[in-house]
Amino acid sequence: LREREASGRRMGVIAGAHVRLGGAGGRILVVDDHIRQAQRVAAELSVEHRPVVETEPDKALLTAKGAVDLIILNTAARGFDGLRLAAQIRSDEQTRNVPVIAVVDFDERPKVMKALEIGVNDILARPIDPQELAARARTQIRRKRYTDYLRDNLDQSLELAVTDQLTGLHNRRYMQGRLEALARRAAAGGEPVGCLVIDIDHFKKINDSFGHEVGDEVLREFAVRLASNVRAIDLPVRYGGEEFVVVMPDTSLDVAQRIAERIRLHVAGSPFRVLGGEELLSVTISIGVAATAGADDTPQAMLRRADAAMYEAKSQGRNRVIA
Ligand code: GH3
Ligand code: MG
Ligand code: MG
Ligand code: MG
Repeated sequence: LREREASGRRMGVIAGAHVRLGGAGGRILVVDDHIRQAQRVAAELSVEHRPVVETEPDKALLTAKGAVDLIILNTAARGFDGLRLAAQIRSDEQTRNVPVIAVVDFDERPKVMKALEIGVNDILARPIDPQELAARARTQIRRKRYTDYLRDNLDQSLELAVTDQLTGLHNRRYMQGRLEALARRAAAGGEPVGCLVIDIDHFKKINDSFGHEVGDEVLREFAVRLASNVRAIDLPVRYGGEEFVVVMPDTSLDVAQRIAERIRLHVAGSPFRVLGGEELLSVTISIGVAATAGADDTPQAMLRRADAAMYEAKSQGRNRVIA
């Protein structure tokens, strides 16, 4: 169900949201050291846009780092190297996605080539036709709005797709891919991979006695304790419900068992504060441990062994580690 909810939310982001391109009006930076010339261009644009003028490259770069939708850059400026500025705009993290229209002199073919190589989005030759200027500006701003929208949603969906929303740990889907890659390495004679399957004991009782919200608090607190007890290269995962898995690269069965014991003690050793500290809950966990064994082993088989060991820990009385 959780998986379905998560994917529904994801689809909502993409299919449900409207791409509001609105008008193509935007904030346009006009860069030219010939102030009158720059002001004429700005005046043409001011009917539908908010133009700002800069005459110095350093200031232009600073302004470009604020929210700018388009830069119109005179590459034939006398006081500074326009192509160099274009290259700086393209290479700076904060400005690389801002479209640039290079204004070139009518007879400057080599500069056109150079500008395109640097990655300017469009070229405008002097003398500037106001209508052409307006049309090219509009096109670039629309394109930027759309690619910004796609980029934001892609980042968001990628993040959602691999993260458990309750605890912030990675989810099962993400683990699957990583585990397979690690197991392939191990099977090819690399270092072993260890894994833990962890299940919270009598979790249903917590929900039944204190409510689902408190159950969620316990899951979040557990995730914090879990993550703080594994190395940065280990992968703690919420596998589902109140079940967690930790995948540990370069870890033998012995070592995995010791880590499991440390996690168990760190949970059982101090109560969980819930309801804003009003209530202290004793929580225990059962852990099954396994590690890759030989070239014929698969990650699925290892997980099954760890899962079986976890059930063995339950049947032996819970709050224990079984390898
Ligand atoms: P055992 O010691 O055998 O593991 O007992 P248990 O009660 O922990 O095991 P059981 O699998 O019967 O119950 C797990 C419960 O976890 C049932 C389910 O409602 C609850 N649960 C699963 N996901 C969530 C969640 O995201 N939030 C909360 N609050 N509860 C959850
Ligand atoms: Mg259970
Ligand atoms: Mg349980
Ligand atoms: Mg369970």
